[in-house]
Amino acid sequence: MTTTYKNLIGGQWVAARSGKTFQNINPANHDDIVGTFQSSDASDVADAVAAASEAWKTWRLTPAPKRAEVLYRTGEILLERKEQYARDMTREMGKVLAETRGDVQEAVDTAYYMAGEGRRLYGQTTPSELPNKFAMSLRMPVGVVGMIAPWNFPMAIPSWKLFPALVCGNACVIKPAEDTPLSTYNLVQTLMDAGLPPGVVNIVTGFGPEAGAPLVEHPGVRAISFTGSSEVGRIVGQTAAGLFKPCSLEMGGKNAMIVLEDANLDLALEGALWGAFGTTGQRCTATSRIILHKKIAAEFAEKLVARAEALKVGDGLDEQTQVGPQINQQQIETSERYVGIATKEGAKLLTGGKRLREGAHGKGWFFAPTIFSEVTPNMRIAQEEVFGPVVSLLECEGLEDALSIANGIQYGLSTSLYSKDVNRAFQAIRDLEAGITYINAPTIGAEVHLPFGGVKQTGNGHREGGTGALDFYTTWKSVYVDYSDKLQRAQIDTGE
Ligand code: UN1
Repeated sequence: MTTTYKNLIGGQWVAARSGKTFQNINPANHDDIVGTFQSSDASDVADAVAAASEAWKTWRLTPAPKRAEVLYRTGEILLERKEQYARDMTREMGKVLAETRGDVQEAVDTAYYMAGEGRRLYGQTTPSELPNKFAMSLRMPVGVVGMIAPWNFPMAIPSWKLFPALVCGNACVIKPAEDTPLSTYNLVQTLMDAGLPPGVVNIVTGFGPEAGAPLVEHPGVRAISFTGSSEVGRIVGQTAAGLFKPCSLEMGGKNAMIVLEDANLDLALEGALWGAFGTTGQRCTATSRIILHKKIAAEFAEKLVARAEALKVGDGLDEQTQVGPQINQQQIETSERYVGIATKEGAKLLTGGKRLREGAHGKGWFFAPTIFSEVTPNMRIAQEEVFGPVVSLLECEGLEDALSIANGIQYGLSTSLYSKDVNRAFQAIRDLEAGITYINAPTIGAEVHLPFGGVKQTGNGHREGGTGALDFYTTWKSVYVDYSDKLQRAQIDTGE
């Protein structure tokens, strides 16, 4: 018997109108069914949007500091439930417990940070060009926001979307990824236990074409926040553009770590291992290209291979495991496909490159940590996102060469430089075309109070986290109060 989860609409648990469901399976062990979820369509989305629109009428009038109190309590309750929620998340997503605890913690951090905004949400006052006239700009909620979340950060990323939206006074309809819906249930259940009124957040589960597309298209949804693949993001963005809807897209990366000849090699190796194989490489910030100064390239490669081969791949629920499974068949097939592509292109496979099928591994989507050397900048393995435990080693002549290789891709999310030279570090900070640059740290591990997002084809210019999120979940209202008691006409030039 598995638990059946229904959609959350207007505070009620409701089955999909079609009666269709789907199962959420543990990627480490396919015998373990995490739950049965509703396979929703446009009619369920319409019900959820109607409920959100109704709830918004009251929520938008609730003072922001009161809205924020719900977030503070949410953070506190999440902390109490962290272990259970982390275990649920490892079961549905696969990443190791140390990381799923971190994912819940990231939601706690977001709750506290965004709750603080309840007593800020600063607007601006501005001098008017006319006498006895007062001018100001206020942050107003957008309305009902549609959210489409990915599976790799099943609680953190929904929290990046929901919490700022809520403190800003919006109502939400969220569609979690079909591989990891339970963590969104845990998050939203916590919001409700913390006092969120019914209907302010609604959950509709299901697949992209049936449930995601109608959410983007629904006229009652005023803005869309999407995190996922570039392929789907393009469709979401194009649809939203045709409807003139604000749309935040957070998509792929092909994140470079540059290691110069003066770097602390041991530190860079540790960073590379974590950046490339943490979360089984399934982060949009994952380190997927390592650009090595030619003087240290051979030594680095040899040591990285030894460390990668020592990683323990297995069920994330086992505290000894360092690398969990991939999320599903499609992802592991993508890793396999890119191993084939890279080999054909002439890259040299140093380790991994295959599924692990022996013993307990046979029950899940396990892929061996994979390293390619002799990768050149224009190879597909150096250009395209794999979203798996596959990393490419490239060589450079020096910083200028490294920067041009790092920037020579369509993406621009995260980057990193290892060097002890502060001058070269600041040059890299200035010249790396990316939304995030780390010095002497790998490309992963962004903190929630700083803007998160990328340039070029990683996104469409919006940011999650930090103040970037407030800019997306509010719209400016400019207000003019004329206390002169007479008609003052702006932009009238009498030629006097
Ligand atoms: C993602 O990779 O999709 O910066 C999000 C990080 C995490 C979030 C990653 N805090 O690596």
